[in-house]
Amino acid sequence: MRLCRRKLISTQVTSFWIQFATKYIVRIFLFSLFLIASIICIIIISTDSKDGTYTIIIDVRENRTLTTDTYLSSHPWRHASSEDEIREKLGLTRDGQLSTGVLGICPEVPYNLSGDVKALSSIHDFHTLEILHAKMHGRFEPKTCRSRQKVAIIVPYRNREHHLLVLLHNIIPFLEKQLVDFTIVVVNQALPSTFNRAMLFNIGFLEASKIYPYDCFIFHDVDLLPINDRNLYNCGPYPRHMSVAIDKFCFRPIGPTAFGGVVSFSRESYLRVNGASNLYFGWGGEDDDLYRRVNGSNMVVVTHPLSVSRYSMIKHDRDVSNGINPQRLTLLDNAVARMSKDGLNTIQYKRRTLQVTKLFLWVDVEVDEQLIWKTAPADLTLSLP
Ligand code: UD2
Ligand code: MN
Repeated sequence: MRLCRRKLISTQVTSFWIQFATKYIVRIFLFSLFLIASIICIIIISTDSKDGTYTIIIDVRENRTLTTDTYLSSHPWRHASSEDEIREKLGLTRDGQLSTGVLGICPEVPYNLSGDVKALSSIHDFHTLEILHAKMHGRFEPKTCRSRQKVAIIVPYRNREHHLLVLLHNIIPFLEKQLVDFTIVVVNQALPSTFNRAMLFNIGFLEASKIYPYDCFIFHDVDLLPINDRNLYNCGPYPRHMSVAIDKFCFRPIGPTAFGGVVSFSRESYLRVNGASNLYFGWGGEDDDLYRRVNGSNMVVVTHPLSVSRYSMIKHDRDVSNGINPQRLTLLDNAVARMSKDGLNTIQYKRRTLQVTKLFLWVDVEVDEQLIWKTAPADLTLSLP
């Protein structure tokens, strides 16, 4: 009888352990996997950074009063509204530079570059930025040599003021060091239309070109800060994906055909793909479409080494007027076939303001979604969800 009871107890104990094992071991295993992945990510970040420091993912969410409107409406240059007046403020003529002088051409790779640089997370208001970056007069041009290209940095934009302030504070000294002749073009899409990043590329390209036939266009997310000064802001014969290694993704490429973030196009190559598609309203797909256009035009996307194409992304949430685009996959299916019928040659928008300040060119536009859909090829609109 005693023996029998002992046997019973031992069977109960065994089944308890079996239950425990099946219930918790899986959880423990999954948790360990998560832990290992996090450790690997931290190791990658720390070993990738040459000076041995961690790159901090910057978070600038804070309660600050928005000042863009005040800055724009009180700027001493606010009355320069015609293209001729703006060109003059930028020190440009239709086909060249106002200032003469015989300067030698800048070196292809400036001598003073150092590699990894730290992203600056401090936020200064526009007026302070003008003082801190006093060499900006709407445009920057090096004083010691003549740049090889004139570069327009096109920033698709809506309601990301803190990001814009941080980007300006980082990118101006970065490009000055690289001896780039540059103008920053912020293309603001007015509410209430759904955000359309790729269409803002086209608008930036067209509006900047009315001022000057820039040689090189760099389409730049407002929340990406370059952190290696050997990542040269110029254009080669083929489009380049410049932001391959981002801290948010542990500095690893997010895919072989990634083309979001920061990309560069020479004027000729952007014209060759007929710009970007105008039909991507909302988040996603527009970058892949542009990639397909490049391949479909007998060009290739080039990248520079991971150790150079490095960026820090400012932390942010998804924007309310930029929800996931449900039509992106259908649109992608015929990206190449649509290329000649959807882009720079079919765009429709209303320019509300074109204004220049010491820091950037501001293009404020209204986009009518219904009107854009009327420009879309009929066979495509039928197949959309
Ligand atoms: C990814 C891509 C981005 C784009 C997007 C899908 C990278 C590194 N980034 O970024 O290039 O393809 O997916 O559309 O691959 N913006 C505003 N206000 C808004 C919404 C967007 O200014 O309300 C601008 C801003 O310049 C921003 C960019 O659009 O950086 C991309 O939007 P996102 O930052 O919300 O998208 P994200 O980070 O998922
Ligand atoms: Mn982003």
